[in-house]
Amino acid sequence: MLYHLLYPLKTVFGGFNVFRYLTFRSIFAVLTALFICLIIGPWVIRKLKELSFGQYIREDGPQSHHQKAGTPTMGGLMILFSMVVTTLLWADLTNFYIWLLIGVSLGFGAIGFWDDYLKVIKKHNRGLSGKAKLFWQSVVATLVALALYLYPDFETTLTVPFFKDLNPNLGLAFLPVAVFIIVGTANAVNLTDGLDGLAIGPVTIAAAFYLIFAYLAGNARIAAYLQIPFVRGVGELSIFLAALVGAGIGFLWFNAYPAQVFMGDVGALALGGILGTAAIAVKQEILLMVVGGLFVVEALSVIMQVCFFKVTNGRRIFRMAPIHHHFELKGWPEPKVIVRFWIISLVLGLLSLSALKLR
Ligand code: 57M
Repeated sequence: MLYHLLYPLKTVFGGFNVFRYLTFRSIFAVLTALFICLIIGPWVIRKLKELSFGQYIREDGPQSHHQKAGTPTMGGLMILFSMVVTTLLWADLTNFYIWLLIGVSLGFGAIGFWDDYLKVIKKHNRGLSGKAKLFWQSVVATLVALALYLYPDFETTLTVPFFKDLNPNLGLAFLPVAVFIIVGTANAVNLTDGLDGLAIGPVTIAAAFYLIFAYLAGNARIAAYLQIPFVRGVGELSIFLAALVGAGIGFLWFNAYPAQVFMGDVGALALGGILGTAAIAVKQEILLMVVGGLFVVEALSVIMQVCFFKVTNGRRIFRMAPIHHHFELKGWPEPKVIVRFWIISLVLGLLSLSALKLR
């Protein structure tokens, strides 16, 4: 909104010309979302407590988690609110990708809210059935994939890291590939959200790197120099992702160990859906396996554990999956697991940046 209100006034006051720069608006989007989250956080936590939206802890989890019972969940609402309000303030609202990301945030957020709400009402950590969750996520992801497929300026080519001349056009196969990436990332982030700050840290780091990818891919000159796909208009996503970074840091203020609030599925599913969609929009889908490598490892640890358990009639690879519980049960204090996983995420993000030059 500010972009539309103030940029045209640059003829009156030259300083407003600054509103045309993505860098300026991204910096203020981070600060705005952070500020909103810090301001509304205490009120949201109080309200969630009053509504007794407290987390129910599964009996079979690590013993150390039972002291967390009653911690308010659904804190993801403050992330989504701060992020969407900030985007509406700072982004160019005529941009297709901005509305696409707002749509996926609200779509996946609604599914997560439904699940969290049922858990609180049913007073047990079950919520929506796995099938129903997967079905509705696939519906939202399919709508997002179709929107991208039908958008004239968007190419359905796949970017292969390190191979600049390998850009296969997926055609209709783009749809299932995009749905898989979006739903897979949403659930991988969801699985990762099992320790204080363990999901929001790496999500914020990944969003920061995709903010850079969006800026680069949306700039024809830089994209040509780096020999990465140019995606007209996708640079505006750096505003949305900047808002996500700000909201993520703001949420971490309250979710840091010992957490005053959990994000809930409303946050985890929305954030994962956003990362998956952003990776596809900026045409760095495969690189998401690196930037979001922590989420991949968390999801793989569950798949490996369940498969091994079934094949060996009850034996386990890890003490408990996802892998963050394995280290907890090995005796690592929770904060140590969390910060080490953040460090790994940061290293993976930096490696993904280097992939842009190694082509
Ligand atoms: C998402 N949710 C946390 C919180 C958060 C197939 C199986 C691997 C599924 C998996 C599962 O249930 N995943 C659900 C993870 C839960 O967090 C809530 O859920 C939201 C995210 N969706 O926002 O509202 C618990 O995580 C802890 N937590 C924190 N701090 C945070 O900031 O401490 C969350 C956020 C919270 C709190 O204790 O209650 C979760 O872990 O459920 N299941 C598991 O992850 C379980 N693993 C398991 O069963 N492993 C088995 C097999 C199936 C692989 C095995 O290893 O043999 C573990 N999780 C729980 N208990 N709760 C272990 C058992």
